Amino acid sequence: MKPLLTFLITAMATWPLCAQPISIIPKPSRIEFGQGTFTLNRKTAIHAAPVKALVPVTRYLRDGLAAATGLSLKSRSGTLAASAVNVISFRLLPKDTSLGAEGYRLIVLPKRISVESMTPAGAFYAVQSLLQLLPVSGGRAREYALPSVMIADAPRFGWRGMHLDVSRHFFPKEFVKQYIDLLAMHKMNVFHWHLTDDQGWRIEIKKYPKLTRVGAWRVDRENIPEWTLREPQQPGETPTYGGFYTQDDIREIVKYAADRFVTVVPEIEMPAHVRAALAAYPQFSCTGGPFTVLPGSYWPITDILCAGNDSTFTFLQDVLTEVMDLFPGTYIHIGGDEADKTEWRKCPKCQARIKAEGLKDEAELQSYFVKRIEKFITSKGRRIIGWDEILEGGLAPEATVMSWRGINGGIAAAKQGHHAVMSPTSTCYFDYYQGPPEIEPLSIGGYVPVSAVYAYEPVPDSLSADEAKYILGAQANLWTEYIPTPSHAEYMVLPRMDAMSEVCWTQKSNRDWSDFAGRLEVMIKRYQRMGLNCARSAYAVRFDTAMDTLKHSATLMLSTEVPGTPIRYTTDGSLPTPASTLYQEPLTINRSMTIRAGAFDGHGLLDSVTSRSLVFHKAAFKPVKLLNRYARYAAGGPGALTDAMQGSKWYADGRWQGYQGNDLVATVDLQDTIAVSKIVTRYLQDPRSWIFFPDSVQYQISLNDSAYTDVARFVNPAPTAPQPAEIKEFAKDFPAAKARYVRVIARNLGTCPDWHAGKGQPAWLFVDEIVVE
Ligand code: TNX
Repeated sequence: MKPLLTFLITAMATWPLCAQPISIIPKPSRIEFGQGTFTLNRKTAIHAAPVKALVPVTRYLRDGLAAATGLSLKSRSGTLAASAVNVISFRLLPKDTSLGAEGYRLIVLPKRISVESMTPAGAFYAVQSLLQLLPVSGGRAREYALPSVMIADAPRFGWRGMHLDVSRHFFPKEFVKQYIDLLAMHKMNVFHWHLTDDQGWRIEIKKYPKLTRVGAWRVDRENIPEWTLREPQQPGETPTYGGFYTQDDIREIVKYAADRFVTVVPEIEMPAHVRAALAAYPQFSCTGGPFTVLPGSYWPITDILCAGNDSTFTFLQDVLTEVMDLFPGTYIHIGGDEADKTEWRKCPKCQARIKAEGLKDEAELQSYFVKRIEKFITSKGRRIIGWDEILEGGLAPEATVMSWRGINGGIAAAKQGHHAVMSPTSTCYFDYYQGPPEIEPLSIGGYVPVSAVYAYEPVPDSLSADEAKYILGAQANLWTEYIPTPSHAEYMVLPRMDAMSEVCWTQKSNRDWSDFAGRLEVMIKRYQRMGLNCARSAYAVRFDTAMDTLKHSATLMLSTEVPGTPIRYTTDGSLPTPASTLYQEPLTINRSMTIRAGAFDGHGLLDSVTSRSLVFHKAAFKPVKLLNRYARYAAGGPGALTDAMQGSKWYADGRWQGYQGNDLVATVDLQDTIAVSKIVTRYLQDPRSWIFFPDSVQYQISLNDSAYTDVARFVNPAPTAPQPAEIKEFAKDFPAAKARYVRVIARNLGTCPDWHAGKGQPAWLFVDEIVVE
């Protein structure tokens, strides 16, 4: 007799790996469950009719199944008998069905799996759904059970896009392919490839070899990974950072994408974001240069292509001719964003052009620029798409607008009868933080958690049904100033891309956050099995406070983005464990303390622990009167300056109150005359975000709110060069004095300094707390 353990192991290996509840992202339009299961094993065959058109689909299925299960399936040719069993059959239907160009029907029965669609693309999306019917566990078995099911599915939008910036950091060809695989897995169909910018030109152009010989390399001052450095080419040269794709690489990638029904939209930036091109060919600038390729981080600059010089247009047309040869898709993205017109205002050639063409101003010059390029591109049978700045000065006749500075660009385009793709920063910028910054890798700023992506509705309310037809779809963007490696890029797009895919694919009425969150849990396990670096930030604990100025206390609410996830916390500074107190209701806090919290499942912590400290003092939860109003960054409103909470180095953490261009003049009513001997206020400086320390700070106390006595005054010099974010306390101890009122006057720097990109524009002053002891 076999020993029991050996018996169990052999038995387990021969039993089919069990079917699991269906969990597909993006969610299909319709799912109906049947009886029993289909057993996938090494005898399962693939049949396709017509064979040739479906080759990329069947090949992808075979490879996908081999990777997930280890099974290698054979093809079956000839006509398929109605009685054929253990087969996955694909059939292209004539044009008269209800499925639409990209829809499919996937029917899993115990004897057979059938896929019907009008196009190979539809069949490909059926394969994606089919692969997600496989168990997540990834264990190798001889057989796999797939649940009997009928799925009828079609996308909501035709433009389901993901963008990748390969200029700010260079990503190898293999990663670009992997990124396209992620798109395909999510039934996304547009890969917007941001190939050129100030920080690097990444596409080989035969006619202008210096674009990549010079423009693809930079001496970097940012923190970049070792492996990306190019050794000096000549003695004495400094190592450079960069890289580019040869035309062969590009053709390979375009083909790879096409096999996955993904269209590549190349972006060639103009008239601005062109420092790398100008480093190679300064003659196309207004000033003549010289220029260097910029280091890693984003900083809009004034260098621009000269619009008065005809050779600039010849250059661009030559470049675009090679680009159009490489990319067969309809759309060519011509950038158009953030074109600072300073140089154009000073340039005699640009001014002459304005005169000669009867243009009103530099905005119309940009419009002239784009229209001239559009004319060239449409003459080749293609269309342009550009960032929403191309609306300024008048839209080119057939241009499509990519709305990024909010949704107004998309609305304006649709109202003018132009197509638009929606990609507003508030929900589509995957370079922004997705969780509490204290546990996230340094990012460019902002806050776009996965739930915000999921909640995004691409069709603005203000459009009529007719206008709404101009919204082609939506897209998420991955700008890479702060994203140097493939694994970091994966972390930024996963799992927000899952949410985005559902925004683009699934009907609005079929979207539901908590249902999605459940499916996402399964998807995260798939990513783990595939060795992908997926963020779990949705499970990080967030803190919300409500202040009670009558009871002088705060109420603290703990939550994650996934409702119902158990949260455990400590108040003694220790790390929470599965045995720590379970969070059940808001906590009342009336003394200094630090709360550390984490979300747990049966296996342990789901993401890093986050914490919130409350520091009590004599002014805590006392009312504050403000002379000037803060703007946008309210930190919870008027009480924020006495809420016992301190901000982090992240300006948008919800704890900083921001004043734009005006001063902080705050009076705290201590509600009783008490002894006061210390006043401290805290400020943030982050020049990158136009935030500066006050240039002077003054403290006063009073018994009656009319006669005030000065107790301190500080002067603080403005920074003279870019600096990282920093927090500063202005603290003053003084002999104890009786006071009922404390006043703080902090003077805003006024405008951004001369060296700063926001020179002359209002500076921000950020303050988090007025501490009184
Ligand atoms: C703005 S989005 C830019 C990019 C930056 C991005 C950073 C757009 C058209 N321009 O150049 O990389 O912000 O989030």
